[in-house]
Amino acid sequence: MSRIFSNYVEKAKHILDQNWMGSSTKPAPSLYPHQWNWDSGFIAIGRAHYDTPRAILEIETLFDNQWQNGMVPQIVFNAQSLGHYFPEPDFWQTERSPNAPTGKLTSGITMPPVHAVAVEKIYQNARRPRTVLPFLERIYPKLVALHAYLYRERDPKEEGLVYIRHPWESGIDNSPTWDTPLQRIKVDRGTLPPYQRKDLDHGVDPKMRPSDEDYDRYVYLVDLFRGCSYDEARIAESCPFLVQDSLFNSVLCRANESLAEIAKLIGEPPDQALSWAEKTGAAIRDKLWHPAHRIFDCYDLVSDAPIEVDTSAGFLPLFAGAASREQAEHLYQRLDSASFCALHQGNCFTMPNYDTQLEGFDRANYWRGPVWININWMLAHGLRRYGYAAKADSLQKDLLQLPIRFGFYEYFDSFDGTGYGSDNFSWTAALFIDLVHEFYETEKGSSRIAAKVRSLLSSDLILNSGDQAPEVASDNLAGDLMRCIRVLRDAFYDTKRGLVDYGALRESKQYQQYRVLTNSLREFDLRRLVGRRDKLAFWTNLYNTIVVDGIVSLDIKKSVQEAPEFFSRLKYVIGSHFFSADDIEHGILRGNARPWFHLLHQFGPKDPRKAWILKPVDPRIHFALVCGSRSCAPIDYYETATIYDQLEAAARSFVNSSEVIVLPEQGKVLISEIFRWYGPDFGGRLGVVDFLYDYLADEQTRLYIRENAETIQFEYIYYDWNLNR
Ligand code: 2M8
Repeated sequence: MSRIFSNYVEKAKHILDQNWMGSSTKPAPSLYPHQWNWDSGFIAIGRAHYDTPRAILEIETLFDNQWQNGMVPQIVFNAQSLGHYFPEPDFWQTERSPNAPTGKLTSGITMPPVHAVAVEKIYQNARRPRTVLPFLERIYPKLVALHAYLYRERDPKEEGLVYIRHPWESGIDNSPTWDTPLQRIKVDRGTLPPYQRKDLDHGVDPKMRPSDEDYDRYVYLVDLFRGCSYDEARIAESCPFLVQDSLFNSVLCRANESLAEIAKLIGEPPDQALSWAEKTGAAIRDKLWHPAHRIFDCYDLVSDAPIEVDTSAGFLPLFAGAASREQAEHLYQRLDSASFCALHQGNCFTMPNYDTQLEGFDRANYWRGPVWININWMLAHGLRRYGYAAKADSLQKDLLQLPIRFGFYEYFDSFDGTGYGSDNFSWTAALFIDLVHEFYETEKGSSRIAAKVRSLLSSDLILNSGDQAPEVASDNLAGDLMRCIRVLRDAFYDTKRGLVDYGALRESKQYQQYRVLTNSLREFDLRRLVGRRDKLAFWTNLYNTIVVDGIVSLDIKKSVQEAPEFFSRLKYVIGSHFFSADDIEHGILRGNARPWFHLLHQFGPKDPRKAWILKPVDPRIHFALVCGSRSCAPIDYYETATIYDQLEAAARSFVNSSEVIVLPEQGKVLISEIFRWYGPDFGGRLGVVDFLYDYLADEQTRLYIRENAETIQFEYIYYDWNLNR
């Protein structure tokens, strides 16, 4: 693990320790001095990686305060910390409800039910998962009661969509989505119970918090609830704010999946949870999709109309798997536009909470524009679920840099990353820990696999030794082969997501044709390749395809590291010479360089293959050569005519992805190990600096790089060898 990550994981743990109250964690040192509902879910997800008992206690403490009707309260008040937050138990007066748990101090609303997801993660990440089973048995009926409450009390028409009755229930308090429904609340100061906000006593800038008008309405609603003694039916009759929220329902839908998994683990039937998940998923898909805006909306049950406001909540059905494939593709386009900050184009941090192009977007005001870690964490999981793996990786790495650069803040400026709200914020710390673990776990996993099968491939494997020859002998084998590779690209490579459908490729006619063609390579005369661009395109495409061919031939499941020396043992015979992927890369394309893991040059002094080496080396090839892994270049086909433009685009996109994270505040640049392995191709350390300067999109970052060329420290980002499947 890169040193900087492990240092910051320690810092994050320290924050959680500082915010620990004995049986749960407060969200922030002073601004939020009690236990909050969904905060505890995210906190438990982080703690699950290193402190299972506290992760369990976090959830159990919250559920000890569950209401008789199943509702889990938004806040569990810490009796020792009263007096610094508003509203507290004296204002909520939950004792008016027969459902409120006796002797407990809670609020009278709920929050997005992320808990089942957290519980499943506690189990998955425990060192000895079996020891967690008794906890699962204890918590399962309580989780079921919570979900049952939501469907019973908050979905009167049994649509599969539950409503929230207060903006605080959404977790995104002053989101622009609530402006319209809240406007119908006409506040009469004379009848509104007197109250005093406390949030502004903690040194936060009022411009970054909800307005006084918002607070009046929050208070109006609480007053209405206590007036109804928290009776759901009475509230539903008179409440001016009843909204089917896309965020809340997405979290519920996703949590149902975890609930089903928990059920299976303890031998309970998962059917109820699965049918809830299915019903809510379908309802989100059908009712909340806005076909013109191409994003999910919330639905206002009072005016019986969608709320056409585009916020980050509109992407969260991805987290739940509720979006159709087509909807997901639209969401992806939207996410990749200026509205929500094109991923990695250096213009702003992904993903701000509100469309940056809309009036009312505010980069610093709470839920009206800044970047929040928990929302992005859910989005990254959603993107991965739909196969946008490269983007999910990049997004997660972006999330890692915000706390490192700007501190463990509550939320961040969407343009310059400045941290706002409370520092030492618990879920920022917890989800940072989770993100780091996610990256390094794959590292552990792949080396285990590698160790297990180290003997799998003990001798060379010639991939084009078959008997079949093409039906019609061609005098342009290179051209035919390139065309065939292009056909494979079109049919089986998802160049946008950087993925290959190896399964379908293996079974396809096109792949059989490719293999037959490669047999003819044995008679191919390499002198037929003329011109540098011709050669560059031929060798680059051939390299990329031998890797795919090797993965398919060896039936590699998870990582090319399953087959030790994959890149040197898999070979094509071309003319009468053998060429492995390493020969093509280090011998031909890198001008017979020394591979970073060898003492000698790829081709020895008398090697006849030296006749084909390409010089000078174009370092941009490193962003075009795929290696069947998630961290390497996304696979594509390179045309002779356009190869220079394609290489240029590949380099630009790599340098602006999260494979390069510039941390000016630390004097550090985190970069892909590619720059270490192939440093000489870039002209050494200063060459790398120049290269970054040439390709980085953000002007300020470029200047920083140039002005600090001599002193910047490079740290290398772990290279993810998992298959780009
Ligand atoms: C914020 O909400 C509370 C009310 O619940 C507040 O503003 O006082 C929100 O960011 C919410 O999502 C979060 O759970 C809570 C505690 O971090 O603070």
